[in-house]
Amino acid sequence: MRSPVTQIADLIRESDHFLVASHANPDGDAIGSTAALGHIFAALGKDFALYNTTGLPHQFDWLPLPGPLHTTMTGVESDWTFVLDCGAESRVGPELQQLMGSRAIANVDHHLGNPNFGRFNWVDDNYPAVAAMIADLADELCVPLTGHLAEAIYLGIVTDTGYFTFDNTTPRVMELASRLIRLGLQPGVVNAKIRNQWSVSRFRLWGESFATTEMFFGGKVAVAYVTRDMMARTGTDTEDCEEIVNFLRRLRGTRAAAILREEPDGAYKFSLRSAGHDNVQAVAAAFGGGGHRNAAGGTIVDSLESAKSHLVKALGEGLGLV
Ligand SMILES: [Mn+2]
Repeated sequence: MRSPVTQIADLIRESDHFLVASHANPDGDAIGSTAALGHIFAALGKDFALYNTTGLPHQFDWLPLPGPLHTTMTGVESDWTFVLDCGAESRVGPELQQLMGSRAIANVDHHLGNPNFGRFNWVDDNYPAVAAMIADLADELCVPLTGHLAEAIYLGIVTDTGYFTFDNTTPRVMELASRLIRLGLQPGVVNAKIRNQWSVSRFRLWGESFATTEMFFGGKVAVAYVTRDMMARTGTDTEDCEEIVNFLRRLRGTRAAAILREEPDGAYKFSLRSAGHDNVQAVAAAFGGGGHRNAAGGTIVDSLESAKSHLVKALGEGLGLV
């Protein structure tokens, strides 16, 4: 059987109009792979549009996009709609999700448990980032990994591997980074664009959130939270909360870290991180969430104290700490 990447390349050669979409509140991989696939379409002379229901987060203002990022589907037609980095179809947001039944969807993703919601599905959790899948596609289509395409791919891979520090940092993704650098990407310059994007408001929010940290199970689980009040007081929003959970993993001896973030409707979104065999995806799934073995999340509709205690209990059981 022919590999998914050659089939996707054929599908691209045989059509002319494409839409590229990824999940709401896009992270570096979602927006990086969206931009990268757009750059590939531009290089091939294809007609394409980019879509994200919540638009471009400020921290990615520097990223050169191959065209406008639409936040509405009005008037956007396509032969194929690429949905990138979405472990579930609802993650694209309600507007596109409603149209999905009537559109040809190419589902390109690396999340465990992706239900293959596309007409064509390329789902492979061996890839650390969708951006690395898009790099393989560029190779298949003979589009060189240089310039803005290379920056977009680099953004996706460093974001999803935690700058090559997570367990998903494979030899293959290091080889891809190596190729990008060989082809002219300047890692110091691009890393500075990606990382040095903090507002002082975000710094203050992180300080407040760090101050809420509690340790459980003899220091093996760290939990912190962010409330709407904290965001209002510091003048921040949900995108400023990204990554806090990764820093909780810095606490010596922790096997899992969790952050709870209050939503406008009072529910709590949670993010979980672990390493190695400690499976937080299974813990998230128990609350109807999802993700990867070492990075997962979901939503709990409950008070802060109750949401926290349910989550701590589930983590203790899931990691065999009780
Ligand atoms: Mn990803």
